[in-house]
Amino acid sequence: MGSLGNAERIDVVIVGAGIGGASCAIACARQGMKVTLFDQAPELLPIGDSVGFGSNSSKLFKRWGLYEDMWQVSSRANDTIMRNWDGKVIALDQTLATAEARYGYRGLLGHRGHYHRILIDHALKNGVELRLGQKIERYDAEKPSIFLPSGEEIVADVVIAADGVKSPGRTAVLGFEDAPIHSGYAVWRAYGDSSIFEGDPLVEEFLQKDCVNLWIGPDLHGFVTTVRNGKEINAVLTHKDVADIAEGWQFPGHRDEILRTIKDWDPAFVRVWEKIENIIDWKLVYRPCLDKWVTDSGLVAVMGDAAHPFLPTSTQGASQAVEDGATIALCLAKAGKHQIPLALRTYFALRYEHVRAAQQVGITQRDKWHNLHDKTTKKMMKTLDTSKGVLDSYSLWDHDAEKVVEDEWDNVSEQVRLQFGLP
Ligand SMILES: Cc1cc2nc3c(=O)[nH]c(=O)nc-3n(C[C@H](O)[C@H](O)[C@H](O)COP(=O)(O)OP(=O)(O)OC[C@H]3O[C@@H](n4cnc5c(N)ncnc54)[C@H](O)[C@@H]3O)c2cc1C
Ligand SMILES: *[C@@H]1O[C@H](CO)[C@@H](O)[C@H](O)[C@H]1NC(C)=O
Ligand SMILES: *[C@@H]1O[C@H](CO)[C@@H](O)[C@H](O)[C@H]1NC(C)=O
Ligand SMILES: *[C@H]1O[C@H](CO)[C@@H](O)[C@H](O)[C@H]1NC(C)=O
Repeated sequence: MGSLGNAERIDVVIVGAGIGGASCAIACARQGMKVTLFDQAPELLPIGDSVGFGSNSSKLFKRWGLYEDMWQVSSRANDTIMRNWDGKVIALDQTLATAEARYGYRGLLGHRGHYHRILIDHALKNGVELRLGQKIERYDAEKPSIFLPSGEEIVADVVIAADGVKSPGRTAVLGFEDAPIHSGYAVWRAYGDSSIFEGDPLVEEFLQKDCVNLWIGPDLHGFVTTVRNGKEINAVLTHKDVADIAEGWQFPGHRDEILRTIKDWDPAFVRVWEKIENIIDWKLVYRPCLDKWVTDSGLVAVMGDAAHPFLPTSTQGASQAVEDGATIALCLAKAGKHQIPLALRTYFALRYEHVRAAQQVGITQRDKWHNLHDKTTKKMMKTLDTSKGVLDSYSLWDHDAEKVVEDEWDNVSEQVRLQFGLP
């Protein structure tokens, strides 16, 4: 914890208590700042399913004292097995397990709800004030302030909008509404108790010990992951989708449509979809990385999905939101209460190119997987280079967002100061 006197203590308001907002809250509180975190949800329910963190964000969790709790709810998987749609094994990747030796920290994979609960608990333990049931739609970028649904105005030194893909905070920053676009893909997803598969010879292999299984076919790729020593199972299937389904985490998916799509696939993958319950159809929204994250006043910034929604193939949406939060906190601590615009503009300067490149990884990864096969014969026409592992995003696991601020603050903040004529 920092030890700023009250007069110098930065008062931070964060809108959106998701993965990114909660991480930013923890990082700011650890620097001795006063943090209030607002969310529209009346209570925090474990909605959603699997989410992954690369070593680059798990290293931040370790520093912040959350890693052990997060590991307890994570998949124990060492192996990621990549298969062709017909079941033939293409590659065995052990990066999840070897990441510790390579990057110093494991990658983490588990249920978003479990991780979210841990983040919120640690935020509260670090003195963050959490206010639920507060949908924030109006901002005053000059003060800066936000308005609660009751009309009450909350003024702070700095306002961070971590309010996800549909962000009203983004509208406040840009001055106009910039809706996310449909990526042209949707994902069928389900997460549940694996006991329904006990004794099923096709699926039991996945339950013996935690594992990650990936199947690729023409314009399709799917995962089956087991968590908590095979007790929980998660299935996802990314497919082309032109229908205009509702955006959100609760739109039901139709089993018959899925089974038609994969009817001649690996019987193990088919069996998972025949039995798994509570399938949702999740529309993949996307937008190019915004090139403006900070208001003209320099006092309000967007972060996480509000600034840069990711495709799941990047496996980095959550990690990048955590890194944004860590970067904001350190920049604020370095600049101090009277230089908020310098802090936020340096945050943007330090993060923009990195995030943009990470976002692009998700697109090239999807296109690589989806175009290996002839679309009519389904024959694999190209070989995939898996010598560096099955995920291109491993290249990002070495990144250390806090070290970047430590190493580059003097130089980059000086350039920002000159560029914006800041004191
Ligand atoms: C309920 C839910 C379930 C999800 N499940 C998964 C999943 O299973 N797998 C996966 O890969 N990704 C999932 N995501 C998305 C994933 O969490 C993000 O892509 C990533 O972690 C980046 O986090 P973020 O903090 O930027 O955004 P998010 O995690 O989306 O958090 C945004 C937060 O802002 C709040 N909010 C939005 N608008 C307002 C407003 N006007 N006023 C106040 N608060 C507001 C939301 O309630 C939410 O808590 C889910 C997101 C949500 C909200
Ligand atoms: C992963 O590897 C570690 C270290 O070799 C081992 O202890 C553990 O049992 C393995 N876990 C699984 C699920 O295979
Ligand atoms: C500062 O940045 C400039 C250009 O961005 C670079 O050439 C220079 O090496 C950097 N200096 C330090 C000390 O990092
Ligand atoms: C963390 O690792 C991911 C790759 O998994 C990378 O995309 C990202 O840029 C890294 N984060 C940072 C801050 O470097």
